Amino acid sequence: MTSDQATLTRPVSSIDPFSDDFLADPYPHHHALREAGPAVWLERYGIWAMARHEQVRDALTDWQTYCSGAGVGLSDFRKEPPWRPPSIILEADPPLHTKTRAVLNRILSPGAIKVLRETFDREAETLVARLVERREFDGVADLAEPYPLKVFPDAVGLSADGRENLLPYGNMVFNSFGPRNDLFNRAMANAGPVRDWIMSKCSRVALAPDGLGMQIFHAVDSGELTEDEAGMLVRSFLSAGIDTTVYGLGNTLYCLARHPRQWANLRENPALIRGAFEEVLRFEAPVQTFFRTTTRDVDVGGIRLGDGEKVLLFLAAANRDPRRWENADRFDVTRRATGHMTFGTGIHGCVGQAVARLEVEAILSQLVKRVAAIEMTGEPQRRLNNTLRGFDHLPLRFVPA
Ligand code: OVM
Repeated sequence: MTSDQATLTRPVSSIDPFSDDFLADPYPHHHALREAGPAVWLERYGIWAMARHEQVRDALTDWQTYCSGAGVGLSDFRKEPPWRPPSIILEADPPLHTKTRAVLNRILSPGAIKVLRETFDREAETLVARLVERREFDGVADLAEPYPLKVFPDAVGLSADGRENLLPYGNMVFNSFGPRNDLFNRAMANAGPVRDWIMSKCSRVALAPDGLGMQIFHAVDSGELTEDEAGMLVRSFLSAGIDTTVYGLGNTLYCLARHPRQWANLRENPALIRGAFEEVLRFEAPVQTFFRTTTRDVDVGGIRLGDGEKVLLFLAAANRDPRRWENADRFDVTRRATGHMTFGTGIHGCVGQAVARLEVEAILSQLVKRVAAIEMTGEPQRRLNNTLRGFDHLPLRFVPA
């Protein structure tokens, strides 16, 4: 086939994946995109989309063809200036990425972070005990937000003042991967002061001597990084480490409240806790999408993608691809959910995933001990975001065990 014929026959969709309608209920749209083909041209933005598990996984694995250095949002850093200096790990390719990733791999390895477990467990115990006593609360404002906002910045070694800037900053970061729509503009309303506060917390002098942040600066002392690069990696902690787990914990509470028999099963078999969180990540992915940019012409299942084109990878659609999963739309804590795309895969696969698991498993361990039933006492309210999926409000009741 000539490239002209490929252009004429490529699957095309007029859908806007960053519209309120799409974000409020993406799953029917994911289905349509998967069925349209292995790659689909989104004419509204002039980008490619992939929604099937095989193609999403293959694109994430092939970093030579699908690069990150041009940004992992809609904006092409080669054509327009990024809203902040690019991340030197997320928005970087080898060899820069190889160097920065090696440092964070070491600092965030399961072995290195197991020292955090005791503190994470203790904080989870205190918080859950208080909520069981209260019985009725907001799953977002009273649990999904305060827990990650306490334990992760403490682990990084951030001072206690000004932490109210962390969620607005995450909101900016994750909305910025989408187009300049209302969500983007609202998130950026107070961008200046929030960004200034974040940057002021990324330097060596701002960090506690025993935290994960200062460990990055130890890589300066050993000659692996420059002082500026270390500060930029602390910025990555503060960009990627909070909203992701806030939305992930919120989605966990939502799934368990909506599926009481699954919760009962988890209570009877706490060994299922680890798999239950993997299933939440598959079923209600807190991170829905990331982009890549092609570095050459490439054939995807018979469809020709050009060089330098943006490709929107629907992690959450891959997670429910019936070609990969049995009963993909069923939430089942006993299934083998590993292989979901929510942490990505390949060289950019989530470097903080052991910390995320530690947080959610600490909370779930307390819940199975103390909570007989998780009940929804009102309609959950979604918080729309160009990248993340989660809630503004989650009215819940914990029935004590
Ligand atoms: C970063 C960064 C920001 C957002 C997400 C992320 C999922 C990384 O600044 O490096 O990883």
